[in-house]
Amino acid sequence: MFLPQQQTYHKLLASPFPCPLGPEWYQVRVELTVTDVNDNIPEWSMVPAPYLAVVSPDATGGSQVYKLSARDGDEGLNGEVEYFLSDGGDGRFEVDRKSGQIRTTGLPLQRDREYLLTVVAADGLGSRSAPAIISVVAGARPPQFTNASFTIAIPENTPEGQP
Ligand SMILES: [Ca+2]
Ligand SMILES: [Ca+2]
Repeated sequence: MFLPQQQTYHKLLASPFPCPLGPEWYQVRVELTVTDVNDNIPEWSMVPAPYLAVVSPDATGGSQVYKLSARDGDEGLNGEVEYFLSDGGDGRFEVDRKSGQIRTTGLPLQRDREYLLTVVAADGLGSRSAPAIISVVAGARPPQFTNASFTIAIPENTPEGQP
C-alpha cells in the first residue's frame, strides 16, 4: 500500500512590528507547510547478506573492496545518505563518504586475515542506520552463492541491430 508523505502544518502567531497608531500590535498569522518529515533512517540495500568481500593481500592503496549502498525514504536532505567507517580494519580500509566505496588505504594487509569493518550510513540530518558488518578477507574465500539471474529490459521499438 502506498502511503503519501506525512504532511505537518505549523501555525504560528507572530507580531512582527508595532502598530504606529497605538500600543496594539498587529496579529499576523503565518502558515507553513512542511512537505516532508525526517521519519526514515537509511536502510542497507546491499545483497546478498552477510556482506562478504575479498581483497588481494598485495592490493595497493585505493583498491576497491566493496560498495556500500543504503536507501532513505525521505526527500531532499532528509534522504541524502552518507557512509562512514565506525570501527575495525586497523586503518587498512577507508569508506568514501559520498559513494560508499570501501577502498584500501595502502597499509600492508595480512594474508588470509579477516578484517571486520563496522559501517553506518547517515542521512543529511544525522539520523543513523543500524550498523552493518562487512567481512573482508585478504586472500581467497569460498564463493558466495547468489541469485545469478537478472533481466534486461529492451524497449520494443528499439531498431534492430542497435545496442
Ligand atoms: Ca531520513
Ligand atoms: Ca518522510
